[in-house]
Amino acid sequence: MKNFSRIILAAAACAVLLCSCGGQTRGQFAYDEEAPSICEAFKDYFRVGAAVNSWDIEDPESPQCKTILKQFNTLTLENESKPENLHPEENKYYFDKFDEFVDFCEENDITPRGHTLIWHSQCPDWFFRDGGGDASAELVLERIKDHVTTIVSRYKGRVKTWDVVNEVIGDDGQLRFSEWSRLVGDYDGDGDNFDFIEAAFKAAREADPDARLIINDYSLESSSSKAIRMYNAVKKMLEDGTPIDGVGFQMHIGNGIDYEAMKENFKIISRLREVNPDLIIEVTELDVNCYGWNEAPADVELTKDFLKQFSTTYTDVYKLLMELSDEGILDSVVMWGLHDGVSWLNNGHKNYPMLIDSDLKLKDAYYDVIALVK
Ligand code: 9MR
Repeated sequence: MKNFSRIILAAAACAVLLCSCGGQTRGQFAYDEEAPSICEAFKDYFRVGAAVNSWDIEDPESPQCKTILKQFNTLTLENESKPENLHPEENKYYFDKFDEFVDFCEENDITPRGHTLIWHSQCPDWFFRDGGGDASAELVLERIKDHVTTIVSRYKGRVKTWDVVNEVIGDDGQLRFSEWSRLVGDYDGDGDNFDFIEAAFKAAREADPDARLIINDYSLESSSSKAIRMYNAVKKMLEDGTPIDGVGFQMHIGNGIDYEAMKENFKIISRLREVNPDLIIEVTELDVNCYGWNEAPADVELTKDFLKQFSTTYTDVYKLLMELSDEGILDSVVMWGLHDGVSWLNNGHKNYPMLIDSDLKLKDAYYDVIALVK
């Protein structure tokens, strides 16, 4: 009798699990065929995408892949198209993963983004060395040209947008101090040290004249001083003939934002249209860190108030992005991860930064965001 009730209990538990997962389980995940699609909802405003990894798109029948196919019409590879993976040694490129990613996007009518050609992080040291010492400015510039040309020309006409340089603006000074800026410096003697950036953009333009070329950075929406530094740098480079098509706002934000300040910071960058009338803004890495940027003493509690705030943060952001789309300056929004469970923000504490939870269930905030579209 005891065993019989155990069996009944186990069967009941399975039934509850299946029901709560919409009846379509695979592993721990749920995929809900009936759920609305965020990229469909925003199709008259902008593309909506996510950063994913190659294993998410390997099996078209997996709940992860089905979710991607249903929810997103643009994708970025979270890590596998960065220099340390594509070009770890001077004469060795590894394109397999990126090739598969671009094929997958094409087969499914998804716009692939290229992230990222030049960055101070996840970049192998060989770029900066010659024998036992530093590489000369000439050598680094030559390597930038080879690297950018080889990668961009391989995907000519297929990868429509490149984050050509990532995080090159400093948090205090004009430019971030990096091996790129240290070694190349003011090579052309025009008074600025944007030369490594200019070299990357020029090589990318030459390799694929139709690709959109983006300068990507964080905190542009929250720090007006950083937005102004970005504005000044891009203005100068555009005036010097550097082919910059757009500015990427990463948007790693906290739970709760100053709407007016955010709007003002987008306006600062929009003014670059006075120099390049076609300049575009893309949101490239949106997520909401539930802990802010200071060390958190304890796990966050997902109280009603907290979740309400979370929803307001996302809806405020999407509201503003819809306005920017109406002004014709923004057409792509990418969120940095597929779901809570795989976010880079699970660092020390469990984090809940995405619109999709770690069981692939769409959150209330997700539905609130979609409801913005009348
Ligand atoms: O999400 C990425 C994480 O898996 C990597 O460990 C990390 C390494 O620096 O890079 C993360 O992605 C970053 C992106 O490429 C650029 N902007 C900041 C993102 C979060 O760190």
